[in-house]
Amino acid sequence: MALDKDIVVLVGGVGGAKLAVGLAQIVPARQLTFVVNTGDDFWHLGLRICPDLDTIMYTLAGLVNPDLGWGLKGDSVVALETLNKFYGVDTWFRLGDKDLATHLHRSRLLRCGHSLTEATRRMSRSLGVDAALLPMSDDEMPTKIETVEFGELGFQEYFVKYRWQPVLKSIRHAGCESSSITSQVRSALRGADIVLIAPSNPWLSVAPILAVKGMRDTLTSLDVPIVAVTPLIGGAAVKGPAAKIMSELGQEVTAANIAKYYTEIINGFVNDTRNEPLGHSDLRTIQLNTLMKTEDDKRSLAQATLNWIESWGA
Ligand code: FO1
Repeated sequence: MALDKDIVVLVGGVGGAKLAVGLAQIVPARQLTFVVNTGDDFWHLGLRICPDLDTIMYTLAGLVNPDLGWGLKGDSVVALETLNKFYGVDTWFRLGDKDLATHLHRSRLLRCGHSLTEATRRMSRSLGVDAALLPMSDDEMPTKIETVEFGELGFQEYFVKYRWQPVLKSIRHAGCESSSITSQVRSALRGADIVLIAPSNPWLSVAPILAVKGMRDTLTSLDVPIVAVTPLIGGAAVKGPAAKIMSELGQEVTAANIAKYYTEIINGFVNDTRNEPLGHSDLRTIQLNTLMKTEDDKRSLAQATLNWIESWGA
């Protein structure tokens, strides 16, 4: 069943992109909007890098590197290695040769005065992505990670350079006080029949979206199903630091705590069959297989989630 509903998905990087692909297979593109985390974005080598936007864009365009889940398939790093050889430039952030085209083009559009929303619209359309990709904001809102070992780190330093091994003390969304929700995000949310929170890292990928000024108010003013999908399966993260961060923040690593984290926003929660049930909760919940290894898994989870939400009205 393909629903005739407008669906907005709040999404971060690699984990969220899997559900995005599943949804894109069963929902017409004109009814699908992705509001994407840009807290991971940074200026690097003079270029604006937007990893989560690119991960979703490349994934939906069928261009993503399937082994990494980010970057372009069949890419090389000759330019980066040459920068290092000739000029001693650091290579910890692996920018591929083909991927550089995206960063060059985006940086040029931004320098010409286009907003990130407009740059993303043009670029995703060029790559044949018909669903709407919207950055969470046009304002720069870099995520900063306070660590025990190194003090405050930029997101990509923490995530890539130090491979999320430093012990996390706190997270800050720099610039959130002066940020604003874009008219495109606001009207997508106000027109949505369903809002989904992808199984992205709640603290690193979804929290920046919720920290944009006006985002929480817009979400809590909606009278539609708002459903989060658990990023934890069997008490562990599929990939990445979600479970590690929960422990470091002094929380028990359970799906119930993820649901609690979203409590002011969501009215439904997709838990995994391998997790403990949430127990006493006012939330509507369902337990599904949320592990998305194959294309079938992605489509099945998207379909089962939408079928379940559709049944609320019955
Ligand atoms: N992730 C890595 O683990 N190592 C990298 O060198 C790296 C480079 C990179 C370049 C462009 C891009 O769009 C993404 C890249 N990523 C890399 C992924 C990215 O750092 C993270 O997956 C996200 O920011 C977290 O969602």
